[in-house]
Amino acid sequence: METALLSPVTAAYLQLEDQYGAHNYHPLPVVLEKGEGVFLWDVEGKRYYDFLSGYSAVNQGHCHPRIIESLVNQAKKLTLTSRAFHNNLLGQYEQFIATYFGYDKVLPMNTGVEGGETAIKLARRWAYTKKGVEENKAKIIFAEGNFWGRTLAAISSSTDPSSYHQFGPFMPGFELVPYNDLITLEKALQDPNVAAFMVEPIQGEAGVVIPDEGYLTKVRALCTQYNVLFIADEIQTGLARTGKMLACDHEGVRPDILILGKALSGGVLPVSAVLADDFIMMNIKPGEHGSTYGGNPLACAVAMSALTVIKEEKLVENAEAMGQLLRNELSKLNSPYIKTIRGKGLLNAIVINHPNPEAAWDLCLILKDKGLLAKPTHGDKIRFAPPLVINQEQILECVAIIAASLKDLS
Ligand code: IF1
Repeated sequence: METALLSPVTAAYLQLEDQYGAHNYHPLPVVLEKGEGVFLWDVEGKRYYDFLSGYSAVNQGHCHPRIIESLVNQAKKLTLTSRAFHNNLLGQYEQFIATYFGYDKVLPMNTGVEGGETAIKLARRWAYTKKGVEENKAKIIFAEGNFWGRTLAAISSSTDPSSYHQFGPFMPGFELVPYNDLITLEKALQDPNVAAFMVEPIQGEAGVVIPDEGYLTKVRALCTQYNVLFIADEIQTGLARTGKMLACDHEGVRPDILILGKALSGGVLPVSAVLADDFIMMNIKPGEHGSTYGGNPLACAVAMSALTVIKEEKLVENAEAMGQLLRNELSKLNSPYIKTIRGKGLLNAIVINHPNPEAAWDLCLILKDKGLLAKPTHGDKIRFAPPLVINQEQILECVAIIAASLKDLS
């Protein structure tokens, strides 16, 4: 452990996790205890700008007062009934979210990966009952570099060895095509057993990889042409993050199945949702899918608040404007250590250009010392994704922190 330069207080927290927790993460050495809006505070009282936003779960800002008020009020009244009984918020929430996104129906789940699993089950069921695929023959196509979680199905579609290595055997019926490659996709879709193409409109974990303009439009057209469902994983890109309500809105395309998670609760509790029209949704009958917590009244109350905050606080518009400002100001730095700046709205990444392969990690440590928290990914990339409530003055202060940190990188 890198505890040498840490304060005894912070070191003690790290030691506890090291001893009693599984070692399935490698976090920055900072221990957080409080959050408000774009800020986080550690156990020593030091304040930071949050440039990760809980991997885009905290789009509305930490501990948003309105979302927390819904949480607390509902928590005092009723938290869970299971789906064995009705609850008074489920129907209201289902109507709210279905109307909000323009789909016939929603299937409520909890984590993002369960949303992905649900979408795939819906697609397979549709293929058997509607498309006429022979049972157990349905295929789902994914893009290389995809990330949709840690379950056995999710890692079965992964091209990242750190996700799948030594966790096999894997789920059959999954196929890969390169991301942003329409020719290979079209060939794959011609197979009559293909049920769906599941894709992130911008690949998050792969390092904020943006496809060519027109890709999503053509994906939509090809899926329609070959009678294949278009599943959009908007768990990370959705809910105003990229400067539109959904990243698919940048090209005005409507997926057949839309998966949401993360910011659907504003980072308060795991809430995910799968939206689709009746011709897909109505193929699943009672007892064929569900979860203990899915659709619980606490989640319903929180999700309605979280979605309301996005509209009322104009987070779509702010993400677009602040994203432009951030990328412009970063490019003005002309740093030799920044190879690339890319992103949409406030889902951004820089690629580090440095002979030391640890430079991105080192830069994140310097950023932390100067009061900004960001996390490297795939060695040389750093995601810059603050909460969408950030303002112009704060963006400029953050760019100044980044500039000073780049100067200290040697
Ligand atoms: C971890 C990254 C982000 C996702 C997309 C589904 C899910 C995710 C597009 C599953 C989850 C996470 C999970 C987190 C790290 C993280 C991540 F670093 F891998 F790249 F966000 F950028 N679809 N993303 O990004 O949602 O089941 O986790 O609720 O440590 O696994 P979940």
